[in-house]
Amino acid sequence: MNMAAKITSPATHDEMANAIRALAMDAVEKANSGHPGMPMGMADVATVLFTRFLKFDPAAPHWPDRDRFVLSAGHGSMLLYAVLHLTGYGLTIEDIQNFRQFGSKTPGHPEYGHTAGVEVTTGPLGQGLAMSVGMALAERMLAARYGADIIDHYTYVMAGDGCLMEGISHEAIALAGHLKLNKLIVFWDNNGITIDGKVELADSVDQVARFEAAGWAASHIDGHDPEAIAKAIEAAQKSDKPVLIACKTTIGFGAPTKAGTAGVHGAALGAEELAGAKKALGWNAAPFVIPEHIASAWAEAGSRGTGTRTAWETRHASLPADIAKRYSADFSGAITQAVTESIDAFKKAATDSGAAQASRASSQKILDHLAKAQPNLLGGSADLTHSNLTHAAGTENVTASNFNGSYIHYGIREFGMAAAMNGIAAHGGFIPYGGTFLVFSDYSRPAIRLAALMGIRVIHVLTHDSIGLGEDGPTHQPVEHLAALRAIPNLLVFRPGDAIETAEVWELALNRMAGPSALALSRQNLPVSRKTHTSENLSAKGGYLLREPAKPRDVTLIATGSELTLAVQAADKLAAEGIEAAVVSVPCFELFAEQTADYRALVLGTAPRVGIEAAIRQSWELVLRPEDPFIGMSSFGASAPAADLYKHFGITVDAILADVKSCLGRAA
Ligand SMILES: Cc1ncc(C[n+]2csc(CCOP(=O)(O)OP(=O)(O)O)c2C)c(N)n1
Ligand SMILES: [Mg+2]
Repeated sequence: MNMAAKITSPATHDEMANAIRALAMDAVEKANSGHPGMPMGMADVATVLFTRFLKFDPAAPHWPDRDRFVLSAGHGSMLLYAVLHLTGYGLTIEDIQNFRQFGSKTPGHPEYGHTAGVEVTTGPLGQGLAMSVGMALAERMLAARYGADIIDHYTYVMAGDGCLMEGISHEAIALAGHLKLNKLIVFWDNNGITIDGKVELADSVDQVARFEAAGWAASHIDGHDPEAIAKAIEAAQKSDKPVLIACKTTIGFGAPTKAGTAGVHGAALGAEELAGAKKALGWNAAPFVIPEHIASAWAEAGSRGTGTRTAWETRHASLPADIAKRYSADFSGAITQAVTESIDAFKKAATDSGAAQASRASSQKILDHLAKAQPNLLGGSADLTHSNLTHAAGTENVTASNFNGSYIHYGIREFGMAAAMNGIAAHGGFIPYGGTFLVFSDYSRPAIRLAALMGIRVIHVLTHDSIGLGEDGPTHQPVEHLAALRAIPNLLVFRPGDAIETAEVWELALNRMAGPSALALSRQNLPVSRKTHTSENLSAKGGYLLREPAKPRDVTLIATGSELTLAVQAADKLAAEGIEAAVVSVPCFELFAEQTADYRALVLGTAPRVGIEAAIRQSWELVLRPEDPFIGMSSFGASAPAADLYKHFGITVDAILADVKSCLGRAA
């Protein structure tokens, strides 16, 4: 029996909201670091939402049909931590007292996977809002697949002026409006203040008009009036469009001299101001103490959803066996046996045929199989579908009137796509992949970084991966991008060298639950480099010996992607001249780095090494020693046919031969 539900709370709305304010003030004061202003300003909205509307159960923080709450204004983390503490997510008062300390459950900004109740990592402004679009989209798509009995929840967001000023907000709200994601409800903390001072210093956008223009319903309310907040939420829940509720608030509400100023945005109040604020709010308890009747009212709010959750569990338990099986497969994120089989079959067929093929084209053919083998695969592209070759055969588009589809035209919104994919992955139920040109990974980079930080499975299909794309020229030719992506911790950057490796890296990316992957794929055709089929995924070790000469090696040629072919051709020519060259393929530096030193030494050997990649040398220190030559790029590319560019920039078999000979002290 639920005891808490029996307590008739004598606590008022103000007392409950002030509990959030007091905890935020005390925690920031103790840490002498943090942001009290936002939690104090949005405490009323949070109180109304969590005590009267949000569908949640702290006892089951991963309940798939819970409402999602995203604190896009992540600097206001103490608002979330206060609510998680008060509603019973297991955050203790000691956790609150350890705010921002090493190893605490209450880091500076909310971190996904670290604190129960934190749905996504936020702090880089605007990305929470953009991820919430992915969450709301995932909800609609799952509702279409499983029905409202199983999936039917809202996604609520708190966004600040900063979130709305960031460019990403434009992409996010346009996508949400277009897809009519009517279960997405955004509270804008319209406090008129950012770090530098008043918003009007830098911005004069009519946000309500902007959201309306993007297909949202939007309205202004007093963000300190609980009834106005409740009415706005009730109306929003019935909307047929996504909803913006512009909440006029006072930052640092209650602080006697600093409320309404930038001074309360991101610094401890100081003893005097803090005492004055508590006095003004009528808060008499000692620091970090919540009076009993207020604590129990919050606990009651925290157990409000138990019955709803258990009723859902009953409905879920009565799903027909086949649907239940599919549902748990979707949510577990497991990869089917059919994927493994289709990858193997593809590899065998590619080896047998030996036909040259662009790796983007191989990827397309693999996806045609994968879409059938792995039904929760969710594709898309930022308006480069026919270049990225991301549309799997037989998949329908996701539209506002068909959420049963599994392909999303994200529009020309690389960052919005990447952030939405993060939200989809964090929501659960799908494995999102999305395409753009490798060069435009710069546009999606902040979201790729956040996926890596969160440790979520998102797959970026990045085609046109070098000067090999040719005529589009240096604006479209990635040069530093592989290195820049390899610099992101916990991101796997794959650059497969032929059709077989392309299949293998897809398999690796799909099976990687703990982080994102980037697949760098060629526009130009690549010959098949392997002569015999093996079911073993040779790319899994990141790098491997493609060719080992019968006699001891004189040199090791190391290459990735399209340049693997050059290495193989060079090895043939060297053999004809009596020079024994091993060829090492390194489709993934990060996985190669994870191998034992013995394995790497075996693969790389002790002979001179030559590295070949049509990109900058940075990141090659993993496999090259300072004295080893590198054949690649050190400038931007140019507009010309690919073959001319390779020649012009000296990425040729002849250049490899010359470097090898100079290493070996022989005349060229
Ligand atoms: C992308 C990004 N740029 C800059 C920052 C640094 N920053 C944190 S909060 C903030 C001001 C945000 O203003 P607002 O959203 O209005 O928050 P408020 O001051 O009202 O709490 C800035 C610039 C950030 N976190 N993310
Ligand atoms: Mg603000």
